[in-house]
Amino acid sequence: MTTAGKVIKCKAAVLWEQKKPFSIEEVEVAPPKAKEVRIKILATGICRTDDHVVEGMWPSKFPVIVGHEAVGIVESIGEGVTTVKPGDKVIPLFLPQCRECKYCRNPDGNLCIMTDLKADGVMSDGTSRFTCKGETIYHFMNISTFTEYTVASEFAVAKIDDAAPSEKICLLGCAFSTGYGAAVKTGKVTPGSTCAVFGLGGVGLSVIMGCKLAGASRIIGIDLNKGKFEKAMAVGATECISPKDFTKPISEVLSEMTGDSVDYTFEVIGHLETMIDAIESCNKNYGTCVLVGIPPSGKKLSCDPMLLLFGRTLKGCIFGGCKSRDVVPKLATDFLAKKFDLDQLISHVLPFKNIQEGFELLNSGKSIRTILTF
Ligand code: COD
Ligand code: ZN
Repeated sequence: MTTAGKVIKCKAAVLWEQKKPFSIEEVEVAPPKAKEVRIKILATGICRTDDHVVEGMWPSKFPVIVGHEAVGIVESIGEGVTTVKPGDKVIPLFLPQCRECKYCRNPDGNLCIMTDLKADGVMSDGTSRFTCKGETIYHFMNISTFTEYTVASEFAVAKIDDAAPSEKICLLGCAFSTGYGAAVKTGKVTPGSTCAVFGLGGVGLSVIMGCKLAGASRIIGIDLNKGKFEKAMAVGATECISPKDFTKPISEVLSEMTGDSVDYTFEVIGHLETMIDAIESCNKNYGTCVLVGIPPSGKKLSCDPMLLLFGRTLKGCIFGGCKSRDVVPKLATDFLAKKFDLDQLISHVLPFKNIQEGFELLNSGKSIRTILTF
């Protein structure tokens, strides 16, 4: 019996308030409205940003269904949807691409005007598609994926090859595309160059993979947790260091290791101190520093302008600077062609109902990416 046009009752992980555990609840998911699609989620990864919502470090309305790195199958479509159809395998995109706004039309822009920057938690008509126990439940980044079914704008889904394995390809929804794009699209890493990556979580490892794909000859991974080094080396780092092993600034350590300085640095932690370290560590004349990690809200970066005056470039990006609907299907095809591997990013695969355990693994530093399957 078709579910199209009807409310679907399903399980979702609801966050009723900040700093509280997830609660698996039965929720109602309304049918998609015009230009929207309803998606049956197959697999979703746990990202640090989801935990930022739990901890109150990322703005969100409550109660909310978080999750933003997933893959699913289109269950039904709303009026006027032309680019996907029921049965299509899709990756929901927290950064949409309407292809019409000023940002989408600029060749370098990717911050589509439809992005939920204000964290309103509602669809473009100002309402939510989720309810639970008679209460409105808010969306997260327009795609909420910690649920068996979700609704997203047509502009916030990328159709991918059906053959792509769900528990791996969901990483294109955040970690891999963010890190890969930071290196290739935003940093524009050149063959033979030297790179340093601060932070070896799932996104940092993806930056390393991007640097390697771009042909960097030396990639130095930096993390306080030495337990992260093995994976970093497996995905392409040529050496790894922990700031704990040195008393001098990390920029001096890198300068001694390389005989001068590195060409590209990436901050993939989201701390102000490591952002300054990353700026200071790239070549003062032609180095490029890319900020990837999002700092705690309201914090200001303060540094000596002379750091930039000799020619350094300081950049930042969201979703790696990639235009989401253009890039994600291509990356899925590249993955199937074995141009890169995602296995090293996945440390745990758990059933969706064990979501709380997944967050405990993240917070104990034991996981890279935990994938929840449905
Ligand atoms: N020095 C060195 N390493 C450190 C330090 C430090 N002072 N502090 C922490 N670390 C290490 C940790 O040991 C850990 O290995 C790593 O830094 C951080 O990894 P994770 O696993 O916590 O985080 P990731 O890789 O999943 O993501 C981290 C980001 C900060 C990149 C992410 O949360 C983020 O801000 N992404 C922004 C980009 C974006 O597009 N965001 C929207 C959706 S995520
Ligand atoms: Zn994320």
